Amino acid sequence: MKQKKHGAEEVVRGKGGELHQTSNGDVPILTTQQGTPVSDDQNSLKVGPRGPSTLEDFHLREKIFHFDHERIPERVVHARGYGAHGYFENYEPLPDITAADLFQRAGEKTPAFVRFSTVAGNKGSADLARDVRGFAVKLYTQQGNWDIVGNNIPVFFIQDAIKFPDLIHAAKAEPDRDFPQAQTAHDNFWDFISLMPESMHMIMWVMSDRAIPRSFRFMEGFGVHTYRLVTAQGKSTFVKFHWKPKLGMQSVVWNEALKINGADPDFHRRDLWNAIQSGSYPEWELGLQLFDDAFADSFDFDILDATKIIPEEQVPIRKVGRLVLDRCVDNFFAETEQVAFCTNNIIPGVDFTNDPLLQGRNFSYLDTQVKRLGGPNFTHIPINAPKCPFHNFQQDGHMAMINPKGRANYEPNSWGGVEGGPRESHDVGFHSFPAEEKGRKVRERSGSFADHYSQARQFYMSQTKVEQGHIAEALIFELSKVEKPAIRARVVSHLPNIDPKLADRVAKGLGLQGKVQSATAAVEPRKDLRPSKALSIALNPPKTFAGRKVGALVTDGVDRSLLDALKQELDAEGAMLEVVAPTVGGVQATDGTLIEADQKIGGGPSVLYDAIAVLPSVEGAALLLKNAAAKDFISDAFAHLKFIGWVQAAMPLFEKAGIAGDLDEGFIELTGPKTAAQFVASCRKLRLWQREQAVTT
Ligand code: HDE
Repeated sequence: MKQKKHGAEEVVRGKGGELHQTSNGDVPILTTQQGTPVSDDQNSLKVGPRGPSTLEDFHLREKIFHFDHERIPERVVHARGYGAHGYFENYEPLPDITAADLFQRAGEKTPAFVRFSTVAGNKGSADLARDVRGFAVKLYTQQGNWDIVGNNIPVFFIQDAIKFPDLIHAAKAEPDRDFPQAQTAHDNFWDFISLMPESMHMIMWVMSDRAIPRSFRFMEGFGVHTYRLVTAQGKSTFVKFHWKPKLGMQSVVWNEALKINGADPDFHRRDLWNAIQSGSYPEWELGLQLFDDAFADSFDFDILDATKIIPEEQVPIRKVGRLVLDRCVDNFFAETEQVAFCTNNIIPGVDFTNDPLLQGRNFSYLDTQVKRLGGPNFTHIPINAPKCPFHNFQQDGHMAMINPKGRANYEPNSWGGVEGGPRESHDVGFHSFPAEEKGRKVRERSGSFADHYSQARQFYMSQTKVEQGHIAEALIFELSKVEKPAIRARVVSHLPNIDPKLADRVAKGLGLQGKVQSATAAVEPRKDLRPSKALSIALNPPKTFAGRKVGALVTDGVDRSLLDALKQELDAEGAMLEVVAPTVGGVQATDGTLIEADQKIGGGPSVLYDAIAVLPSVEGAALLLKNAAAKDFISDAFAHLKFIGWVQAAMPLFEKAGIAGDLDEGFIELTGPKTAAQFVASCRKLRLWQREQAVTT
């Protein structure tokens, strides 16, 4: 058949005018799943061009059959997620703490796969929901896969796994109407919470900026539960796992989150993908909080209670290695969707504690994979298979791909040698830590779990004024969406136990009548816990603007040398510049050169950037005065407390945006390379928090 050009493509036109792209030996030939070469992938087999389709069309049938079965059940929770490959690099041998193989040699790299997620929304929901983020790490060690299935918040809503189905039912869309999607701002969630005082600590975190991160790259991660590390000699140390982001923490403001969800629902996944593709590899350090039985016994709270933290000031974090994500997946479904994390995947040198939440999880994760991935052989899928040798006598089942070879499929056996297959090893094999256990068999919550408010208060008191304000506003926003006044009032009744001023502010914001009735606390909240600086994002600002992005609004006649100077400064900082222009085709600069645009105005609103530069020419600015998106670009950046680089020609646009009289220290006039450097230095602060009083977002 004769090939013709169609744009840049060589094509053959069929009798109905349809286009065929054919292989000339330069690309592989399309085949069926059975390997049979396909001659025509545009037309099904029919009796005459206008006749009925034939049942014998095996290619059509196989293609449609496979398509019909493309979906697997999405995760019940954490359905929306995004993953990447990387490695964990160990800093120094830790044989005195753990026998875990990956911690034995300095500089050794262990392959890793990480999946970040939101909890409540369905797979297709938006990234900037107010929600906990999953932070699940699979480490392919030489002694098996170790999964640290954590979150970006170090505590949880509930203390016992038996409440998990209720929590998730209440948080997800209401069952009769199937909305709201990916939001806790509804009656069922707050009804449940109001009757679950143990959730109050977590509620403080979820209402804080932690729940609206700017990027997965700027979040902390936590193992949440207390685990054990065990040495070869059998010595056990309690441990809590922390992941500390190298680029520091950063969140968006709530009004920004709402707008990002519309402008780019894939904001977080795009950010991770772009960062890795551009070679700016996200990195976290693994921190261990290590403590012994004596500390556990003397600590103010129960170390088995997942609604409690151990402040870093009390048990410092020891950094033992770094996690680097340096490779995107080849295929989202094969890797990110099919990856199966299980809290029960541990290795010699690591062990569980009796945390009743963790114990329940150890059942749930394995169970859920069978449902999601269709059978017991999900471990044969490459993303889930260990990268170390593995041998056992498990066999058959759906999709079995690596059944044991040879005659022996049981042990003990007397076949001997290789034919007899693998044997257990007392020396190398996993031994559970022989903790002493005794007690009555009871359904009973330990009295040591009964303090529900003290650490909620400690978290709140550890925040800056601005951050406290965000918690109050988040509560007001969420509870304003609750229809039943009794539920609103019941939630507010918990707040005096945390901070009376917070309670008053939220009550006022909701227009609650009368004095707030305080909920009775099971244990009198403590007022003596010291604030912990580590709990605040604002008190731990990043030292750099690296990994962040500036959006430059330009028009024809933009000063090229200024734009180049800005780009140079940002490159040096490890940050990025995106050009936002009236059309995506770009603009003509003062020197006559074409500057290509990354975004059309409106397609690249300022909520997608960490800071903006407004660099029009005088004529260009005049043309933009009637462009609503250009006005929003500026007024939103101002309202979201961002740093704004500008040139005099931008003034009419500032007037239009209603901010010409408000040029505060967040505005840096750009006149040349020196001011570009000043602008980037200011951007390191990320936001001008003082401006918040001047704007209501
Ligand atoms: Fe999960 N959780 N969870 N969870 N969880 C799942 O497992 C569960 C909890 C977490 O990226 C499910 O594979 C129970 C705490 C992450 O694939 C399921 C309880 C923490 C992910 C499940 C909890 C988490 C999950 C759904 C209460 C932080 C996503 C799909 C005892 C430490 C992993 C799946 C990924 C996923 C059960 C509580 C983190 C149903 C029963 C606490 C990051 O098995």
